[in-house]
Formats: sequence, C-alpha cells, structure tokens
Amino acid sequence: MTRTFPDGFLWGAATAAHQIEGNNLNNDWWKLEHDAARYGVQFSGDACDSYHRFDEDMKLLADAGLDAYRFSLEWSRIEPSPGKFSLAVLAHYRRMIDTALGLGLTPVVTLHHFTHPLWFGELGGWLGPDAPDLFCRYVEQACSVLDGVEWVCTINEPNVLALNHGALRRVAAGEPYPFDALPDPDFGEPLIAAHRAAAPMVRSVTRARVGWTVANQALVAAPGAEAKHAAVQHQWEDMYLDAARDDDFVGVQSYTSQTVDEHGIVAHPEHPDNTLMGWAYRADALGIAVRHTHEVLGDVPIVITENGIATADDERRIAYTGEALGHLGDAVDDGIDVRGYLHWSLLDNFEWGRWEPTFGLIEVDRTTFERRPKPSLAWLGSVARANALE
Ligand code: GCO
Repeated sequence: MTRTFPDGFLWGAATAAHQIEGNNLNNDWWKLEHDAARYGVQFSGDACDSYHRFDEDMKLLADAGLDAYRFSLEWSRIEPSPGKFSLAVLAHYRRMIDTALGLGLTPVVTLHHFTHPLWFGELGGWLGPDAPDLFCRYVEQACSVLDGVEWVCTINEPNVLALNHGALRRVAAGEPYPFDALPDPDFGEPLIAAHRAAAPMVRSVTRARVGWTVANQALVAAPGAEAKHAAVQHQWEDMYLDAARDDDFVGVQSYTSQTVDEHGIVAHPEHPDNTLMGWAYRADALGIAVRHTHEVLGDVPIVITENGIATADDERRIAYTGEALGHLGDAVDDGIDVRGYLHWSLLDNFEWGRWEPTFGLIEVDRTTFERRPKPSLAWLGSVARANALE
C-alpha cells in the first residue's frame, strides 16, 4: 500500500545547538555537566563540532532528499553578557540560514532549546522578576537574522524545561532527585508569559509562522484512573498546549507512550524492546500525540518537530519511523492538519548528559568528527522524495 502525504509536506530532521555545536562554555548546561560529573554526567565537550561543520551536516541532509532542517540558536553565544550582543555570532546563524536556503532546505529555527546564558541563571533564571522581558530582549536581536525564515519555534519543550528546573530546585533545597516529578507550574507560568510576549514580536518583524514545541507523552488512562489521567495530562502538557491557541502552528514531539494509573505516571517496565533511553518501543505514540494535540487545539496546524528512537540498530530506527509515519498518516487521513515531519535527530549527538543514546540518521566520529550516514538517512530521504510511504 502507498500512503501519500499532503502537498508541500515538510520532510526533515532536527537538532539543537548545545547537543551538536560544541564548547558552549557560557551556558547552564555546560556548568551542570561539570558540577554533576561526579554523578556520572558526561561532558558535551566538542559535541559534533557542528558550529564549524554545519554546512556539511546540511548538505548530507539535502543530498539525501530531505527538504527541511530544524536547528536552534544558542542564546549564550548571541548574548554572552546581559544586554551585550555578538554581531559575529548573529552573522554565523545568518550564514546557517543562508546555507539552508541555498541547499533548498526550509529552515525551522528554534530560539531556545533548553540552555540559558549563565548570567540569566544568576539573575534568578525563569523565577527572576524580569525573565520574560530578558528573553524578549534576546529574541528581538535574534529576529535581526531571520529574514526569509518561514517557521520559528520560540521555546522548545517548555514542559520538560519546567520539569527539569522544578526538579533541580528541589535538589538545591536538599531533597533527593525527584525522578517522578511532573513539570513545575512555577516555571511553566513564566515560560508561557515569555512565549506569549515573544511570539507576536517575531511575527511582527518576520514573515514566519510562529509557535512552540511541546513534549507529548501520549498518556493513556488505566481503567478507572480517568480523573488522575486528566489531572496529570493537564500538568504535563495541556497547560502548554493551551498557550498555543493563538499560534500559527504547534510542534508535536513524541517518542513513547505511558499509562497513568491512580498513583500517576507508570514507569516503563524493563523490557528487551526498550530503547537506549529506557523508554518503551511505542511507534503508535505519534498518532496518540497528534490526536490529543488536535483535540486540545482544534484547527491549529501541527508540525511534527521531533520523533525518533535511541537505538544502536539502524534497521530498528527504520522500522520504528515507518510505523510512526503510518500512524501519522492515519491521523492526516482523518483530517488533522499536519504540515511536516522532522525526525529527531540528524546526528548522533549529546543526549543531555549522555552520549550512549544514539538518535541520529548520521553517526559522528567524536575524535575526527567524520560524518557517516546510516541507511536510515537514505531511507527517510526516499520517503521525502516520494512524499509517500510504501
Ligand atoms: C527533548 C529535546 C531533544 C532530545 C530528544 C531525545 O525533547 O528533550 O528536544 O533535545 O534530545 O527529545 O530525548
């Protein structure tokens, strides 16, 4: 059976600055990697050296037949100290956008992907009184290089950011790391305020469609746990989806699905099929995530801004992605407005404290930085060229 996707559907892959650029010395993740090294947290170090090799990365993507590239700008490079902006770094990101456009890749630009300049944390981070204004001051400068960009994501996974920062706050208060934490609304609220302030700003000075991207956990209620499920779903993702009501699109990011019982989210049980993240192999999660997002947001167009699998077995990556695209196609056939699919990730990269979970369509030698495309890259490229899945 051949399943065709809508005309103009974007096919691409995604990355994030800190996971691939290398040597982001001035952000909170770099500091955390060093502070938490004794717990086994690994260093991003040179990462994939994509700060210098972005053209090679993009060329591999375009040559394979894909037509979109999602990447992020690094706030700590653009604004190394408060209110002081680096024109050279802004010019670097402009070159990235021009390189993408020159290769026929539609750039999908994320303005914030998990990292903050160190000075932002020193001013109180997202709980600081001026956090949304400080973010907007950076966004205003970032907009100066966005001419010709059609898709902008303000903040990546605000819900995961609220989860991580909420957990770190509890650790700083002397509690053990809360592995079962939900996103902390104290962080969610300023993030929502920042998005609501930044989105119209970006829209007014660019021609981009503007939205943000939400980590969707495809939560499913255990029998009898409907009320708990609704409460967890609200705190996990719906409050962030609600904030996208006036946006031009919403990014859906989906990897796995989890059950909610009367106690909360059920941890993934050990299973030989689990991915290198320890997550259950659930290619159907993408369909659940898209349908739930549509239920909450009605006609707001959807872009799949992340979906993929951490595995050392590339055949498995192809199988997972093919299944996920089948579920996505079903949702599209049911009339849900989906504009594109951006696979996570283009490269094997720094998975936030770990190098082992490999999500990439391309392997990277971390001493020579040589790129070695995997069969999944050519496979996804052939889906993109056909705009169809066999
Ligand atoms: C996130 C980020 C990515 C991750 C990916 C796999 O969702 O956490 O957007 O940076 O690497 O999701 O965990």
